[in-house]
Amino acid sequence: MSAKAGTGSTFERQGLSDEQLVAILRIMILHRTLENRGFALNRQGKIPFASASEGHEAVQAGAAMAFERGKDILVPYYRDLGLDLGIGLTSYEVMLSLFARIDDHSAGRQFPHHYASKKLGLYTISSVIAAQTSHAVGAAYAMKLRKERGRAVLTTFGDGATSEGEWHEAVNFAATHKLPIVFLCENNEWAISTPLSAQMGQPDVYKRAAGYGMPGVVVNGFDPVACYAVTKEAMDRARHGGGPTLIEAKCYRILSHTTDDDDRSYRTREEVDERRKEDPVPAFERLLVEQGVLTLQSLEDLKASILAETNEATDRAETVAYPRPEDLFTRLHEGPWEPWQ
Ligand SMILES: Cc1ncc(C[n+]2csc(CCOP(=O)(O)OP(=O)(O)O)c2C)c(N)n1
Ligand SMILES: [Mg+2]
Repeated sequence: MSAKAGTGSTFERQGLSDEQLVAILRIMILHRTLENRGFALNRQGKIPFASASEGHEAVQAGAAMAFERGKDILVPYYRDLGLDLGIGLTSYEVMLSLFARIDDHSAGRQFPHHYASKKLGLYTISSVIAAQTSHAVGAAYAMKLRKERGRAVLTTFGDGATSEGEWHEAVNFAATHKLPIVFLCENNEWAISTPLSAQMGQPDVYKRAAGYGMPGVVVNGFDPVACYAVTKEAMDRARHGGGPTLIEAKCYRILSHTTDDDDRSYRTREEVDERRKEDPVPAFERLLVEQGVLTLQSLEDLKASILAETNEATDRAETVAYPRPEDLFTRLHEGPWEPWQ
């Protein structure tokens, strides 16, 4: 476990270079900046919807560092902006999705934040809770049938998803067939307005792994370096024939579920204010400055460049055209094939 800023304990960097540590922080700040921009654009009436993942930055940026670009497959869920950025999605692509413009991967027809990129190994995102775990298991099964080694599938979901029958079927199938897959639960203690205590009989998702016959690991989801380390270990095991792992990263959803939700109707401001003290973004900034990985000036420069990138992506995407009615059936399938042929 890496040190918390200000504790004076030894910092365990888990083999990460200074450049990699800064890359993790960069994704965390970019994640937050783009997400806050999404909220602002929604409140300005410019986009219909944005989701909220404040509190998930550390687990996502850490796990993304364990993903091997060009080899692995990521099957994420809607709250994974940071993971998607961490494996190579650009700020411009994020804004095309939020503004629903024609140059978006799904030509502006998908739900916002539901990205897809064959180039990045990023599966198209399903809004149906836990459905992505079956898709991910299918991809891992294909890897096994083709006798591929050195690559694996990373799939993510929330605590609420682990109550779905489909989740249990997917995990059971992966364990039975020893598939190259890692199941990463971002346990933020809420499923919209349903608290964890109304979701399951005990609060630990990772313990379910034992029932299926795979390793179950719990990690502090506010610690990006620890999240990187457990994900890397599990992905390496999966890549080399060791089968699946269930990881539970304990974090917290600081904002409402989405721009369409008002969390004041189901949880107190005192609870949220208290949990915001665990905010992983300023904590990791402080840690890297304390450890001499960044100076205060280089941290400010990093934030300025992220803000400039966000502004540029916003302005550029906003000028792109919306899809037209005649675009409805284009870019649904790769190649010239169209559904009516
Ligand atoms: C099968 C299904 N049931 C219900 C919904 C509505 N829904 C959307 S998000 C959500 C909460 C999911 O909570 P969790 O899995 O903990 O993920 P989180 O949003 O907290 O990250 C629900 C119930 C849905 N999309 N799909
Ligand atoms: Mg949740």
